[in-house]
Amino acid sequence: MASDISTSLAEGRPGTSAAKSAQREAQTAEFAAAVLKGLARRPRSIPSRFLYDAVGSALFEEITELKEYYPTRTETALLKDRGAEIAQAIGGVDVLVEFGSGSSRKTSLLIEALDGLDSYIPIDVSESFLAEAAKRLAAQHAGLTVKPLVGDFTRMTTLAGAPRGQKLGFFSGSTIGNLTHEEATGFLVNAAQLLGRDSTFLLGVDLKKNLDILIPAYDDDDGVTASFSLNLLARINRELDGDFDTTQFAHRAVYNEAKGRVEIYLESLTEQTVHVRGRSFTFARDERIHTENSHKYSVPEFQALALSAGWQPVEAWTDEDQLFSLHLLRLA
Ligand code: SAH
Ligand code: AVI
Repeated sequence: MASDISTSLAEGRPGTSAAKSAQREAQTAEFAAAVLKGLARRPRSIPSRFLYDAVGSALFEEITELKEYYPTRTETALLKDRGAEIAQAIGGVDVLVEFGSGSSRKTSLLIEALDGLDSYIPIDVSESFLAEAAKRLAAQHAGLTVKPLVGDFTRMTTLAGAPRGQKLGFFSGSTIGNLTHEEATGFLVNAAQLLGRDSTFLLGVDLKKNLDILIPAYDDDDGVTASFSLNLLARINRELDGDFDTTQFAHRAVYNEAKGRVEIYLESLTEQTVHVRGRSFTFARDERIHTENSHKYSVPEFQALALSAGWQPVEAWTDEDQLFSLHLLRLA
């Protein structure tokens, strides 16, 4: 049974500094265990959620501004242009629950389109970034109760402190694509439990497309995506007493046609030995650490996945260039 490691960041809750430091220790222990296990296995891999510390979240925000990175601007335009239609299809909502909320910038568009929303619960692993975004959202939307939850959305078993009422889930940016199909199905089944009967779920999902557009989105000319990937090694150095030389690893983005996903790796540029928490790891030249997957779905593929997890597809919206989709699902 997965543990529930979510914690409320909401003001006024009993978050003593002792409790906070115990929580930080638990987060570092979880990071250490994942890194030591991931570097020891073959092929080596580290779960992508660890890309997001405060530095990683800020770098992701820079990615969203890149000319090559079409998902954010396309999803934003869909929410702007079709917001009223989407809100009408959703119907009445009291509580908006966002998974992997990041900066919550696109969320403001959804909140404005929805009528009569009482509460917003953003969920994210990146604690300081989440706290800042929650403060900004509360300031922008007078009368809206904002209750951030820090934790891993794949392992949350309850929405601590969530008010009763009709719930809408929001999972933007195609972050569901960072999960394998099996993980995505498990996530959707769990989200159904968290959101409850009669809830609706709006998800942003990146579409399959030509590699001339796809690969540059994950390997931009300015090297911002490379910095985002390499920050994982820098984070290991900062938090786990690591000695990675980040100049001796390169960011690689490749499309796996069979799995319909972009795979991201950090590739060793030389034979080298690295230490983390006193353990040694020797890399051959060209050996890789798998750090991220970004699955792409056609509209029918994603609808079939949602159905298999117990969600009924209601409607899907796409942009005219067929780059990105927004899916509305409803629980029977
Ligand atoms: N939804 C925003 C941010 C996308 S970036 C947008 O569309 O712009 C992905 C976000 O999900 C990051 O903020 C990251 O910290 C968060 N995240 C990734 N894996 C997570 C997990 N397992 N649990 C909770 N948050 C996670
Ligand atoms: C957050 N997630 C959906 C991004 C993506 O497109 O898969 C993460 C990312 N990684 C590199 N660039 C963007």
